[in-house]
Amino acid sequence: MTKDLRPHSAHWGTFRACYDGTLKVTPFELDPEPSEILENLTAAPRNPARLDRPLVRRGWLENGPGPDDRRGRDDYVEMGWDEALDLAARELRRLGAGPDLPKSGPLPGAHVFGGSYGWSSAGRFHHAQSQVHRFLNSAFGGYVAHVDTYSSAAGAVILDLVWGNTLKMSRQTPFWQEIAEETELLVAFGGLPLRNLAASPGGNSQHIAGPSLRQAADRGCEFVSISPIFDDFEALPQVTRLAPRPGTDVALMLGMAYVLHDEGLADRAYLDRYTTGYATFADYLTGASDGQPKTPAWAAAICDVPAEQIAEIARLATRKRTHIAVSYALQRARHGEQPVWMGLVLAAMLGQYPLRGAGFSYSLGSIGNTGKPPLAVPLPTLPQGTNRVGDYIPVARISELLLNPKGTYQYKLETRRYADIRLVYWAGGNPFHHHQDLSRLRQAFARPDTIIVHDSVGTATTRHADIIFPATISLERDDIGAAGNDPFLVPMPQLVPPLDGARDDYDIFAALAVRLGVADHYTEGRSSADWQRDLYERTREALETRGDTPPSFDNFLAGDVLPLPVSDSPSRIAQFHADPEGAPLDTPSGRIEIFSQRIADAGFAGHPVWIDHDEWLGSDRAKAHPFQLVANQPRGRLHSQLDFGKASMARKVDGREVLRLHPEDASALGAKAGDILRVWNERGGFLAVAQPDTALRRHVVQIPTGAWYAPVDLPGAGLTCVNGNPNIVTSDAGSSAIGQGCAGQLTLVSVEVWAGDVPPAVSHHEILPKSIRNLQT
Ligand SMILES: Nc1nc2c(c(=O)[nH]1)N[C@H]1C(S)=C(S)[C@@H](COP(=O)(O)OP(=O)(O)OC[C@H]3O[C@@H](n4cnc5c(=O)[nH]c(N)nc54)[C@H](O)[C@@H]3O)O[C@H]1N2
Ligand SMILES: Nc1nc2c(c(=O)[nH]1)N[C@H]1C(S)=C(S)[C@@H](COP(=O)(O)OP(=O)(O)OC[C@H]3O[C@@H](n4cnc5c(=O)[nH]c(N)nc54)[C@H](O)[C@@H]3O)O[C@H]1N2
Ligand SMILES: [Mo]
Repeated sequence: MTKDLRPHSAHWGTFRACYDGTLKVTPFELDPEPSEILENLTAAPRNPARLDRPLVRRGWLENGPGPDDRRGRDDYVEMGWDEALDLAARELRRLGAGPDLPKSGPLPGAHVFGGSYGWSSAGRFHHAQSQVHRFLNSAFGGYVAHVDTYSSAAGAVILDLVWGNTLKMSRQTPFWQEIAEETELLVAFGGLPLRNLAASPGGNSQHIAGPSLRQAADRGCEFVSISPIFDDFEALPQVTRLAPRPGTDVALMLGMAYVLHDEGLADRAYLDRYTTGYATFADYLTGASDGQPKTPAWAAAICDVPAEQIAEIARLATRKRTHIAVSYALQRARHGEQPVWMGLVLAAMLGQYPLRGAGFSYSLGSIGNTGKPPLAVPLPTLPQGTNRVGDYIPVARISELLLNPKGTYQYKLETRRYADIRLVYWAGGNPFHHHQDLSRLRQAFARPDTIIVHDSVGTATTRHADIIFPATISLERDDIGAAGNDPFLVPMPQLVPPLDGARDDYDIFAALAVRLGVADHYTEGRSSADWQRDLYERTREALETRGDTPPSFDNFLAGDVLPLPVSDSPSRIAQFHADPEGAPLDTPSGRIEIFSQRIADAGFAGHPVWIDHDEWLGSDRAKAHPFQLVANQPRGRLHSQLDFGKASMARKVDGREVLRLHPEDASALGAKAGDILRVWNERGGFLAVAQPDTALRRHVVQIPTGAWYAPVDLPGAGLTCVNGNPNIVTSDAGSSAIGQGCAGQLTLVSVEVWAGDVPPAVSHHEILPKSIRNLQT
């Protein structure tokens, strides 16, 4: 290790860095393929978008708490820390926070939304979401939480119902090593874009997917990449690229399943021993139950992949050791439950699941720590306290929660009721990046009495808050870096002096806790350093029990990365395969449920089905909005974070996001490279820079998520994000009443060359404009 370079971690990689007014960053030397996102870090420390003092919205200050549709348009008053903390504490106390909470009965936290979804930054202690949860438990006795994630909700719910706890055990196989060594055919629904494997929540010390794929290719493994975008899979030999209409994978899979069934290729022995309900499903495949055989020709008419090719891949899969990988992307869409369930069923029909390198995986092509073995020791984790409120929403129902208090909805086969929310507290997330239909989210954010947000930069979410507390960034504080399935504990010593005026989330909450009389609960009398020493103990002790000699906390923090042992006990699914009776899945039948009685009893189809809807190219709505927008993950950044960094900005033109489209679509629109396009539907619109590219299927247009939301009322066009944030047009409808997941991946839109005046992109430090601050009266 170079002497002045010290280790640190971000979600997209371990690195070494030093700071002398500028930050120098080099990737971790054991990382075979470091991510380009590391380049963004140098812009982080003293960026003009950083917040350096608390801000309070003028309307809230003058009129007091309450619903207010000026959120997003109002002025802000700068405030000293003590004054701002006093003000916030007074409001929290008004809403019921304090030391004397009722022992039983209704708690004030029942009116507080503290789900606070978001990736914040790496580091086990200063994890903003854990901090806010701990604080709300201490101050309000709990809060209305969220379940599932924007990453995986439809898929997580359906797999929980039909695959049991396999996902939760984070013990999916096959691991990358098995793919490298054994897999003969990898069928990747959603492709396997290496750009996505840059990131894992908590950190990613070694990017091993690329080398593993190439090792498999050298061994002669074949690949089928199924994605409307051809460059979603590495340029390797033996890759067949199928580009179905987006959102139609379940039809394609059913066409494959029909061939397996019809030609007697389905593995009856596997189906009999490990699954339940195949006969009912087979009646659907053959058309016995609904009159429509799901032949490859039927599938081809929906997904637009040639019938013969569908049949050929099904047959090939039976001759090879085949692995079916389904990415998160497929389920972030209407009825996203179905392709995930059907992917599992397809793997079960192939029957090779017990073989090394074969079977089924979910999110192998989506996130960096899938396909890595779990650790043999526990990781440091901040205790969040007890949430005695016990209420929650499916994460992507945030607008609905705020707009429809006490309204009913369905989730995971139950009917539930929304809470009546008066306070929203958010730290470490950016809903005005991540949520769908941002105009509707603005209406929702007008409803609560008070919104408090911590962030280090002036995002569009802070722009809709009443009280904004400026947070430090991970480079400015000590922490412990670690992530599930990642074999290193990374010291994250402070590298950069904290920005004047910014504070750690922990210190902000601790100061509020003192004012509310709940400091005993929140801090337990400990400093950040005390906590970290304590959290580290858990891992250190486990290492010691195994006979290792881990360093003391102080030596760890001052020293180098610490290798962690991986677990070699058999995976959950391997245990099940070895002994289905003795180690059943936690489904009602103890098996993989191809037919689920409880799903059928709740009024849904009891097995995977193709369901028509209004957000795909074959729907009637496509006549009005003939392009399918794919709003996927950005190569040069993580979501909206450090969007001002080098790798992120390099992919924009004049600060505006780029929209890729097929060259023939471009010529039909009269668009050439560099033209400004307007992409819109009835929910709103955004501007983006045209980039014709043969990597796209026709009638598919693609833009990465993450541009900072900058809505402008464009003459003749209405509310338009001039920076290119796609969530102004995406739909806020849940995946379905089963999973209620985010469906923001796929949206029907119209596209035109924008002939009006083109407003410049709004730069990051102007999202929460400096000119509206400093208005202290
Ligand atoms: N249309 C569409 N929308 C999508 C998706 C899609 O595919 N299509 N993908 C979805 C997915 S999978 C996800 S996970 C979400 C991601 O959505 P988010 O997780 O909300 O996105 P981030 O940009 O990571 O937001 C993290 C925020 O935390 C702040 N932050 C970082 N460190 C700290 C800290 O220490 N303290 C505090 N207080 N703040 C900090 C950052 O500045 C940033 O504003 O987006 C979702 N949205
Ligand atoms: N560089 C980078 N990596 C990231 C992130 C990031 O922000 N930046 N975010 C991380 C997070 S939080 C998550 S949850 C994961 C998300 O992982 P995913 O959700 O899997 O990733 P996406 O990039 O949204 O989509 C992957 C590809 O799926 C294809 N696709 C879209 N719709 C369909 C469809 O209907 N059928 C088929 N067959 N293919 C389709 C698209 O062409 C798209 O490029 O990525 C993680 N990785
Ligand atoms: Mo995600």
